Amino acid sequence: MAIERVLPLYTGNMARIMSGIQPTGNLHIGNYLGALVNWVKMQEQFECFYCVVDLHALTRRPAAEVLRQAVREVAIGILASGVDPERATLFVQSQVPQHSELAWVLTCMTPLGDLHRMTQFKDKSTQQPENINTGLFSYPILQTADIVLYRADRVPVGEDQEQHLELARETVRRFNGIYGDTFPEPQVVKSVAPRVLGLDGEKKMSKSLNNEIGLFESADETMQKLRGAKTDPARLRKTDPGNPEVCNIFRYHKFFTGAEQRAEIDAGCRSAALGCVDCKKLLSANLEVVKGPIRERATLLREQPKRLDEILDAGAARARAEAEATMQIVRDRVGLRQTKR
Ligand code: AQP
Repeated sequence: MAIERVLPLYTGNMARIMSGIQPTGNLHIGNYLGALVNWVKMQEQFECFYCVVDLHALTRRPAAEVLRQAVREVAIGILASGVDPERATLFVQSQVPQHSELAWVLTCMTPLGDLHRMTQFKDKSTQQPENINTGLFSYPILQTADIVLYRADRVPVGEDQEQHLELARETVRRFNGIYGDTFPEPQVVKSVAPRVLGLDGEKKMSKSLNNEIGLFESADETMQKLRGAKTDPARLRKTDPGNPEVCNIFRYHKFFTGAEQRAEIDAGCRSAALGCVDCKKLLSANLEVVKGPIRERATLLREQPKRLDEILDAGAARARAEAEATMQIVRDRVGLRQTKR
């Protein structure tokens, strides 16, 4: 029910949406609230291109089989969350080689200084000091190519991606300034949940930080994780009154629990009538209302691998047609020969 609070967004006059998810691990409720809920809503009103960005995932140097499997699992998660391949174009980035082609053209137009300013590069370099590769550094250029290849004018992104979007807009202005109007300047579509915190209550929930509530987890698995999750740090004993405003568990309730029950939880926490474990049990049950049907749909999809291949191949064919139309204009403008495809 609380999910409905997230849904009635993005009703502006948008023509095209482009967004992607990296196949770097199991989808979690941060991906769900920050991206997927809106992807599902937006497909009703706009022409949407949704992409599993496997080329971006290569910056982590995953084992080939791990990547192949993660691509399928993320695609399954997107479909199980309600993206309809008849309405939206769902595809895998590497099946559309124009992404890499355009990324190179844009790379040659991007000053090094612009990339040096990107804070995510610094963060990721800290996370994987043993593998600070060039792809990690030029990642925002490929992201720009992902967007402008479809001439998308709106891009839903989480908080940490806003800086990359600004770079994309600058790149578009630069390209249009040199070669004439070619791409629309993509606008940020802000999420209502731009930064869902992980179970540690400190860092952004991330596939790679081991702080996530997985979208496919069973209720038991989630409850197990919630038991160790941070709450109001000042509430040491069950009998201490708590402050929901500083409690990460209560933040999750804001998305998954209806207003009436939330008010009861708020009051129960403040008066110490409701203990943290019981509060977590309520959350786990409400999470299950959302996760349960997604998990079931995902199980069905896993049983139909051919169907998944068909969906992704059809999506890639549609995306390639769009991407090639854009690349023909780009090649023409920058002076490259056309490729017969
Ligand atoms: N914690 C989050 N809160 C809100 N939105 C989030 N998103 C991811 N985590 C949160 C949004 O989900 C979309 C897909 O993200 P992504 O997988 O491409 O990249 P990410 O943001 O780097 O996700 P993770 O889970 O943190 O992945 P890893 O650990 O691999 O880096 C985006 O719209 C993103 O904003």
